[in-house]
Amino acid sequence: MGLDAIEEKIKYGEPIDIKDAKEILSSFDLIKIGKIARSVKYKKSDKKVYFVFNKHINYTNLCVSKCKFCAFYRNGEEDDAYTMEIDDIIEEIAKMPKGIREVHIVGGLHPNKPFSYYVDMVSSIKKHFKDINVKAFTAVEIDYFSKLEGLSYEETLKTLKDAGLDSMPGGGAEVFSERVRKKLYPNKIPYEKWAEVHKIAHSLKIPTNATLLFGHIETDDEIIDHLFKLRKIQEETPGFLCFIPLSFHPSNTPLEKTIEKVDAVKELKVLALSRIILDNFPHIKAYWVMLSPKIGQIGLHFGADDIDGTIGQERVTHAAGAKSPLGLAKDNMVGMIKNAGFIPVERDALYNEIRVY
Ligand code: V47
Repeated sequence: MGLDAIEEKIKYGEPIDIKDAKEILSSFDLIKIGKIARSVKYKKSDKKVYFVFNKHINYTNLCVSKCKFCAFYRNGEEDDAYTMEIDDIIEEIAKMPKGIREVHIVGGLHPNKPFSYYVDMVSSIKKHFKDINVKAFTAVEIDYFSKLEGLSYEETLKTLKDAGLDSMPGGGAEVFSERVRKKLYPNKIPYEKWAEVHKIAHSLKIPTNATLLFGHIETDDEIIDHLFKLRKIQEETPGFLCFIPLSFHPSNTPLEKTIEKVDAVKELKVLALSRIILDNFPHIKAYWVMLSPKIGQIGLHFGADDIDGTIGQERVTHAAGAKSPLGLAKDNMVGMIKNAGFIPVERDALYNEIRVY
């Protein structure tokens, strides 16, 4: 089946299958692929593209997981190993100009901080900044906290929700392939556990996101399988707000000598494919930090309807050689979206519209 037939299928609301997905990833007809992905996007959000005034907090770079794709983690003895105390986090957020809507909090798996540190972090942020959505902790962190305390996933999530956790980011999914997990992140939870945490979060009315880390040793089949698995979770237990494909940055990782950064064509095809397969996800993000602001802007023509936010300072991708700026001002977000021919909409963490530009 060619791209024309796939386009027809989508026009009539039929889902695509694995063969179609392979066809898209192996085609170089970028104009057509973009057009198909945009047709899915237009049904959901028309010409709107969302951004959020947010701040990333990476509370520690100590991590016991030691994934081979990560340039961010430290063991503890290095000069640049750090862990933020809760007062430091409050101070960082307080430095931001007024109007911030979301703090996105993720960190390494710290060797000895107790669960109370994470609960206090959330409740303290909520106490000081009651209007800010606390989007915190990946499924990997939730699994780790549950083991620290001997709690179930449900008890761990309920405790954090009672403390003020509003939503969860999509990290830690990497690619749901056991083959790749064993090679690159053997200490990280497998697909089944990642899915279980997100399903329980959704059942507790905690909205979450999902990601895919690609551009390393994964195959196209593994990318496609990952996307169909996410589609199924959303069918069974809806609650995902957004999907974010993340392209691997090899610098300063053990893989830097063997893997080159993936090219723009693949980044755009994966973005488009995710918009097409995940037609039960409300939003797809062109994450400018990893894509660069320029490819991120082009990504808006490949089905993305969100560019994340102002960020403040990002550490995970910049440790791995990202050349994008550390943060972007609101005016840059608006300009990027307008100049691509779309309507900029400032949103809050849950996609409520704050202002249309
Ligand atoms: O899980 C780590 C990835 C993720 C590298 O939910 C790397 O809105 C590329 O999940 N090269 C964390 N990627 C970031 C994340 C995220 C980002 C933006 C928005 C949202 C959201 C979530 O970063 C990790 C991992 O997959 N990562 N190292 C690297 N060298």
